[in-house]
Amino acid sequence: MVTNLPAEAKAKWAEVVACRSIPEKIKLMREFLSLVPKHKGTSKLVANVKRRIAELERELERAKSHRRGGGVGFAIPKEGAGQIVILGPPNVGKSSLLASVTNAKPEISPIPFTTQRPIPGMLQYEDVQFQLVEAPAIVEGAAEGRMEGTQILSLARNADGLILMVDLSSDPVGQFAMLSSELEKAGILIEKPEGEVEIVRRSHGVGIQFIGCGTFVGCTSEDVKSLLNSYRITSAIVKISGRVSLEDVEDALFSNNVYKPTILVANKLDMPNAEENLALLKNELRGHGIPLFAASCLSGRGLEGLGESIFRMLRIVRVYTKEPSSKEPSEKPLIVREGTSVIEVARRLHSEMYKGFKYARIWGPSAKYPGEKVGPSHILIDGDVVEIHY
Ligand SMILES: Nc1nc2c(ncn2[C@@H]2O[C@H](COP(=O)(O)OP(=O)(O)OP(=O)(O)O)[C@@H](O)[C@H]2O)c(=O)[nH]1
Ligand SMILES: [Mg+2]
Repeated sequence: MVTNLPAEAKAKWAEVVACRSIPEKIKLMREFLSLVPKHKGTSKLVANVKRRIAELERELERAKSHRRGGGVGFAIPKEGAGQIVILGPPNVGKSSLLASVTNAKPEISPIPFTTQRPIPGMLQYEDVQFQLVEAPAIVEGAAEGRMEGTQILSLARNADGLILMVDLSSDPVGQFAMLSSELEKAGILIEKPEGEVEIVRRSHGVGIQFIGCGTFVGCTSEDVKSLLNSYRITSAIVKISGRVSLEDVEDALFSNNVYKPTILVANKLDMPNAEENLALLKNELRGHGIPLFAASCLSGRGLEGLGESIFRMLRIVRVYTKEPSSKEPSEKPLIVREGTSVIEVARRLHSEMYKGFKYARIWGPSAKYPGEKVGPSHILIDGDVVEIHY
């Protein structure tokens, strides 16, 4: 069920969205909450808005301490085919993992909180590289800002995927529960939701446009348009994937939840009790759909296949472009998202190629026969060679 908010509440939310000043936005959000009838159907919305108020308040606080010369942000510029942030409680072996699978040389020590700033390193998988970033240790209360929690969680929010790490020699089930709970409180989902919606507002009249490979369930695109119009949104791009309900669309207006594909590394498999704890952890994870690596970063055991698993979770494909005049395709692949069509590749490569596109020839997994001639909407598969004619 959608929440059926009174029109004045919807109008107030439109003011919230339009407002650029943080203190003013917080004030408007509070006014919005006072206009929302409190019942079961609105409890999720109220919780989402309260969480966003708390986030904005922390942002204000941080900006103030920054002006006083306090902590700086943790952002790391992205490199390679994807950025994966390693998150875990202190001492679980995050630096040891980074050191064993990438070129980075972090300090490894039995003293907790050794790593104090994010450290990047590159992991080679076949002909692509992924950037792994070790985040400083995360603790209970991180989502409320404890121990640089806010910066660490925004590092995670900005990543393409996550590696969560727990220690099999202590309480891996409890550690996993703590990590999931802090992430959830920060609006970061680690399990793929059935449907995903992102609403990108546009200032001038494109109307409401739908893109992506999702489908609406229990509603039509007209229902979605009229719901958005009731919130005074008349110009926006709505990206959908999976099975999306009208409720999901309304949720997307109030929450800034994001889904991050996630791998769990359970480390210190060499320690006594590790096998027992591993069995408990596996039991806990049943039905979660999160890939688990039981490993010992000291010996490197159990980490084979990590690169491939990252590649799969990012849902990317490698495309090799070829000039009509040359025999060999490019050595370096172009990295695109699963489901990308030939014309999107043309757009990435060159505006002339995009505007003047005639056809493409394909070799590789998606070609019916080598050199197959295809049109703009042909979907590419990992390993394809593409020759664009324009
Ligand atoms: N037995 C065992 N010890 C490990 C393993 N991996 C790491 N350690 C030890 O665990 C301690 C902590 O390792 P780090 O890699 O520094 O852990 P971290 O998670 O980066 O710690 P912080 O940065 O302080 O949060 C060190 O003494 C490591 O030698 C492992 O697989 N087995
Ligand atoms: Mg460390």
